[in-house]
Amino acid sequence: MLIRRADDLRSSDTTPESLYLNRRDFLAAAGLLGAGLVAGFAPRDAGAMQEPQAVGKPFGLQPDDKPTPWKDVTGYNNFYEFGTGKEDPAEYAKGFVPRPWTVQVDGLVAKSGQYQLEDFLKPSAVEDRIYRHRCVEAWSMVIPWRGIPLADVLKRAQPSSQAKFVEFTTLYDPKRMPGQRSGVLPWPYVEGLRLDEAMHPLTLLATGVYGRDLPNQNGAPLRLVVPWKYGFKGIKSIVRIRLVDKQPRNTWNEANPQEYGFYSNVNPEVDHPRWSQAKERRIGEFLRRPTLMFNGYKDQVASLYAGMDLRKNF
Ligand SMILES: Nc1nc2c(c(=O)[nH]1)N[C@H]1C(S)=C(S)[C@@H](COP(=O)(O)O)O[C@H]1N2
Ligand SMILES: [Mo]
Repeated sequence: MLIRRADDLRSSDTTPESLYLNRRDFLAAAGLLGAGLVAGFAPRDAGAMQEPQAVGKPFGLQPDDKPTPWKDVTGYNNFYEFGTGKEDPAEYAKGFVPRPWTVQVDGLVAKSGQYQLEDFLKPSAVEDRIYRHRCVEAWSMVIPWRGIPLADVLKRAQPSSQAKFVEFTTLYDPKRMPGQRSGVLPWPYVEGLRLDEAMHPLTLLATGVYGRDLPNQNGAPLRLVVPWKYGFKGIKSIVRIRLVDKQPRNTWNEANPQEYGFYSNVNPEVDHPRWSQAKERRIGEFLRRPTLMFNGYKDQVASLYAGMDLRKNF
C-alpha cells in the first residue's frame, strides 16, 4: 500500500488556489516558520495534531465549504456489508484486513489482468483532492480524498470500441463482511458508470482520506468517488472493474428501482419519491443548505447529459 503522509506532500501539491494549506505551508506562507513565533502556536498545534490535516486541491467547493471533521468522515458511514446503521461500519469493520488485495480488470479490453493492489496502483500518480459528497438521503460532507483518476486505469487496460459502460464489484466474503450474511441487499454490491462518466477527470479511485490510507469503514483499500452523483454510486472495497457493452446492474436500483436510478446525478429539481432533494444537511451543521445541480460540478459535467431527460434518467 502506498503510504504518504500529509506532511510529505511536495509544495506543488498545494496549488495557489488551494483553500486549505497544510500547517507547515500555512506557517511558511505567513512568514512564521523559524521566526520564533511558531512557539506561540505550540499549545494549539499540539491539540490540532489529533485531527489530521485536510490536504489537497479543492474541486468545486463553494466559499463556505469546509472539510468535514475526520471523526464524521470516518464515523458516519454507509457500508451495508458492515451493518445498516451509520455508526456500524466504524464498529464492525474494525477487524477487517484489506490485504492482500487483488483487483481484476477484464471484459471488453485489450489488456485484462489480475493485479495485486500495489501493482495496480504503482503506475499512477496519487493525488489529494477535496470534493463535496452528497448522499441520496440528503446529508452531505466535504471530503479530502486521496486517489488516482479512474481514467488512468481504464486507458491502461485499453477498452475496445464495443465497451460502453464500466461495472464495479465489491468483495464478496460473508466471513469477513458480516452484513453479507443478511439479505438486506443483493450481494455482492455492484455499481456502474457510462464509459464517458468513468473517463471523466473528476472520477477518482480513492485509496485514502485526509492524507491517510482509507479506513475500512470508508471502503478500504479501494473505492469509487464520483462527486456529482449520489453517494451510493461510490462503491467500496472494489475487487473487479469490468468493461461491458450494456448498462450494468447497480445494487440500489435492483433493490428498489422506483427510488434509485442508474444515473443518480445530484439534482435538486428531481425529488426522491419519499423526500425532497432541494436541500441537504451538511454533517455538523444545523441549518440545511440548498443542494446544487450536479452537486456543484455542473460546469464540468453537464455536457455529459446534454439532450437527456434527467427526470426519466434519474
Ligand atoms: N460496497 C458498498 N459500497 C457503498 C455502500 C455500501 O453499502 N456498500 N454505501 C454507499 C453509500 S449509500 C454512500 S453514501 C457511500 C458512503 O461513503 P463514505 O462512508 O465514505 O462517506 O458509500 C457507498 N458505497
Ligand atoms: Mo448514501
